[in-house]
Amino acid sequence: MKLIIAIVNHDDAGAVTQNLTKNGFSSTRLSTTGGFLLAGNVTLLIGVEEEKVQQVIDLIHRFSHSRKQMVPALTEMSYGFMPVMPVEVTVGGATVFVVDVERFERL
Ligand code: 2BA
Repeated sequence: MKLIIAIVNHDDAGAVTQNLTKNGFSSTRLSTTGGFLLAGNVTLLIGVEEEKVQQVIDLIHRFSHSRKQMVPALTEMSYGFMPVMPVEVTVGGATVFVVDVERFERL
């Protein structure tokens, strides 16, 4: 068994989880915050048999969209930080980790 950890945009999380459920996959949704933008995102935990991992990744991919976001930038001057032109970053579709599960029990 594998555990898929998928970080998705908050706006895509509903469509991703609905379509996982529709296709018979259980998921747990955690509210998380990205370390760089400090914006809310959603982390999904999905336990799945190894042969179904690609199917889950394909579903996540289909319903996760990449977005461009402007980030306020600061530059350090001798007297402190000064705002400069905001920079554009591309966020997502989804960031996915697949890890081995040593043991899985439903008690
Ligand atoms: P954030 O950390 O808020 O990052 C949002 C976006 O900002 C990233 O999109 C990337 O385009 C950019 N970014 C992140 N760190 C950067 C840096 N040091 N310099 C320049 N730009 C940077 P994504 O790569 O699509 O990541 C979306 C979210 O997925 C991240 O939100 C974070 O919550 C998670 N994530 C991404 N890579 C990760 C990793 N290696 N480990 C854990 N979480 C990760």
